[in-house]
Amino acid sequence: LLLENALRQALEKGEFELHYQPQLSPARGELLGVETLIRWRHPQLGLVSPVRFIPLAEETGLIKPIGAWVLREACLQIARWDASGVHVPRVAVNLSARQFEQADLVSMIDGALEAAGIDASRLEVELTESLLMQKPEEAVLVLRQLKALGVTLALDDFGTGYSSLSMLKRFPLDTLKIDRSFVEGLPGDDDSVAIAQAIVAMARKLRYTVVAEGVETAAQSAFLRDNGCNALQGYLFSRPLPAAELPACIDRLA
Ligand code: G
Ligand code: G
Ligand code: MN
Ligand code: NA
Repeated sequence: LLLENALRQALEKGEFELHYQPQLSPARGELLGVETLIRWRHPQLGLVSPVRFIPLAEETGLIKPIGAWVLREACLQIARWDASGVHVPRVAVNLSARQFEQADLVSMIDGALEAAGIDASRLEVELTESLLMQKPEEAVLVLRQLKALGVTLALDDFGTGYSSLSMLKRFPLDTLKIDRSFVEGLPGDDDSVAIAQAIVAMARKLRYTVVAEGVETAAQSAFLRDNGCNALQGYLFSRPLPAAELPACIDRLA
C-alpha cells in the first residue's frame, strides 16, 4: 500500500521522466527513431528503473494513468524536437497488458497524437507476444484500430515467447524487434548466428522492419548490418538518454 501510494503521488508530483534510446540505420548511422523508456526520479532514491515499479503499476492498475502520461509526453516530445529543428522521425512506446485491456486505449492514443499535433506515423507501439496472446481475438481488433489511425506496431522481444511464428500470421504487425538474447552471442557463437540469420531472413521476406536490440559491440553491429537488419539499438550507440541529451548524441553519431 505504501509503495502504491508513492507511485500514485509520483505521477501527481511529476517525478516520472522519459529517456529515449536511438535506433539507427546500420549502413549510415542515420537516426530512424527512438524507444521511450520510463524512469522514476525519486527524491531520495535517485533514478529508479521501471523493472522496479512497472510490475506494481500493472498489479494496481496505476499503469493506466502512468501509461497515458507516457504516451502524451512521448508525443509532446516529438513535437518539441520538431519545433527546435531536431529531426527524430519516430518514437516507440512500450505498452503493457493492462493498458491493452483498456476500452479507451485507441481514443487515448488518438488524443495524445492530436494534443501534440503530430502525425500518427511518428508513433510506434511496442507489444509483447504474451500481451497479444492473452486475448488474441480482442487484440487483433485493437491492432486493426491502431493501424487505421496510422500508428505502426512493433513486436518486442521477438523470439522469446511460446508462439513467435504464429504471431506473424495472426496479427497485423509492422516491426519485429529481435530480442537481445539472440544478439548477445553474435558473431562468435554458431547457434546465435544461425538463429539471427534465420529470423532476419524470414522477417525481411515477410516485409517486416527488423530492429535488433541490445547491440553492444562493433562486431555485432557489422554482422547485423551485413545480414539485412533495418535498424540497430543498443549501448554501442547510446544508452537511453534524457530528451535534452538527444541532440548532442545525434550529432556524435552522425
Ligand atoms: O530501460 P530499461 O531497463 O530500464 O527497461 C526495463 C523494462 O521496462 C523494459 O522491459 C521495458 O519494456 C519496460 N518499460 C520501460 N518503459 C516502459 C513504459 O513506459 N511502459 C511499460 N509498460 N513498460 C516500460
Ligand atoms: O523489454 P524492452 O525490450 O522494452 O526493454 C529494453 C531494455 O533493454 C531496457 O531496459 C533498456 O535499457 C535495455 N537495453 C537497451 N540497450 C541495451 C544493450 O545494449 N544491452 C543491454 N544489456 N540492455 C540494453
Ligand atoms: Mn521495448
Ligand atoms: Na525488447
